[in-house]
Amino acid sequence: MEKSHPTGYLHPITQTIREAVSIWNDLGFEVAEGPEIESEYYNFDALNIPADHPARDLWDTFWLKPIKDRKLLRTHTSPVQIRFMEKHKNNLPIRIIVPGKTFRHEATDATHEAQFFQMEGLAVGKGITLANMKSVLITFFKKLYGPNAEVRFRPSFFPFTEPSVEIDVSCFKCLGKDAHCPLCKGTGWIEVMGGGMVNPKVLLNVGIDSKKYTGFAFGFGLDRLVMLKYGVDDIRSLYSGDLRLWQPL
Ligand code: 2U9
Repeated sequence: MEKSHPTGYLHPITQTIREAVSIWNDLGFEVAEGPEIESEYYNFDALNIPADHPARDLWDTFWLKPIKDRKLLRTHTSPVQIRFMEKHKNNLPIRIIVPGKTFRHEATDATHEAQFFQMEGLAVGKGITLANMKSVLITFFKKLYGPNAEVRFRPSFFPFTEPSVEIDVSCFKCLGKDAHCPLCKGTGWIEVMGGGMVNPKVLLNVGIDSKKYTGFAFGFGLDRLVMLKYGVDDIRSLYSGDLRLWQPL
């Protein structure tokens, strides 16, 4: 007699990458990819994070044993945007979305893993402003979480963007109505992204004239998005074969 087997499903992170990429494609952003093993230049220097800068300590890095030169596991997907701008600086405007694996040398706990997924976006062209970023992000979150989703910017700092913002989305679980909501803690807002206008120094590093062109960039952690969406309380269960995650979602 034939034995039946349970059906398999795509990992929730894969499903979320596909859903998000499809929305960004509709907004005119194409997927760009790059190497997971990177040089110090692409991961740090080109992004305005110099060796002696305290900001470099924010990214705990896995260094590889040097063969010819010092290499590392990328700590964010941002080096992909540097490589893409170098290649397309004479073919502006560009609009890209960069999903990928990233690595941090740190102890794991419920909210930290040594390997996780990021998705970053970049648009560079003539006359691009922070208002354009807000508009595409509102569209993105409305498509992801429904028509009532709102977006809020708060001032922040990143070496690669100036000005920089933290980006919150209105709570899709309680809509700000539950003082004890586990997602927004009653504030009505969930911190999901960082972003800003590409620092003119970064444009200079790739040979783009910052007097003629501007750009916005943003980044978010895919794992966190998956955890919020499916109520997963420990990031490590995303990578441990926890069978509760392998259900039709
Ligand atoms: C270039 C220029 C600018 C990408 C950015 C962030 C802010 C950010 C974090 C969110 C959660 C990473 O996964 S996370 O820890 N990201 O806050 N990312 S601006 O800015 C860029 C990237 C590339 C060339």
